[in-house]
Amino acid sequence: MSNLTSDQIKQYHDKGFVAPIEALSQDEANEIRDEIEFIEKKWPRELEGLGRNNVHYISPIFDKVVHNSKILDSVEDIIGTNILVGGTTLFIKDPDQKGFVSFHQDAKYIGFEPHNWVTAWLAITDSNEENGCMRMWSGTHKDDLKVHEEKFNDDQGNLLTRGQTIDNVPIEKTEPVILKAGQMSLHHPRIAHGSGINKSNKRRIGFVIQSYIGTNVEQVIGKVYVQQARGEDLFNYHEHTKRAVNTMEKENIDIRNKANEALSKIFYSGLSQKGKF
Ligand SMILES: O=C(O)CCC(=O)C(=O)O
Repeated sequence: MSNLTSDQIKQYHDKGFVAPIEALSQDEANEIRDEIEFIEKKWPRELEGLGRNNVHYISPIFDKVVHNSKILDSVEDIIGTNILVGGTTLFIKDPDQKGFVSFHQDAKYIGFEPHNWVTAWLAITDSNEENGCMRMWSGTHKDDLKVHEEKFNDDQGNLLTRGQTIDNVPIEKTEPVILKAGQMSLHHPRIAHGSGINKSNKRRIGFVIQSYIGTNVEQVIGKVYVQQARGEDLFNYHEHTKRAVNTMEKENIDIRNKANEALSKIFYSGLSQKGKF
């Protein structure tokens, strides 16, 4: 089924992203926030470092989100009916930290080819210019991949694995992606984007499905574990995994650990140094 209007689909193809899209109710967004806080309290290190990835394997509440039919209806408008979940990441910016995301293009490092995939950024809290929402450099998805410098500057707060950075981005040409809790954006694999620090006194939380991939998409750098979100997988390029039924079940923790190790190999492929995520 379709969820995006023809104007929204046009916006995606013209600009490389579309927002805001209604995805969850405020109550559903709060349920996710509560789940994050529950996990943080009960298993304090679980969502830190590499653990920010693939929480949908260990929590039925996150599992429900990645398989949400309204979200998938929008994704289907962009990549077609045969959809896999290729991974998720929590991007949390606490007010007392200097977390930011340097401008980068996802396709440069993620290894999904061809680019029949899309990233859904779901606002769990409001996301705005004050608390460090994403900024998109519209139209860059139509260009070739840009040069990225690997700055590894996580000690200064870069939330990206390698501190990968496109320098000299004309900030005046970038657009803020302002979302209310429960809304989402969809962005293209090649659009240049980043985000600044959180200057508010509250948390900014984004739950990012990175990415929803078409079943025709291969992982050319390493291995990825997937779940069928919609349609059929006639290609069978990837290992399919089971869905979470209860929070922190042993079997699902094992799957998540394997998925995160494989992701880490992709992100740090060709490097001897590793960052903190
Ligand atoms: O959450 C952010 O500020 C940036 C996230 C990001 O770069 C992405 O979802 O591709």
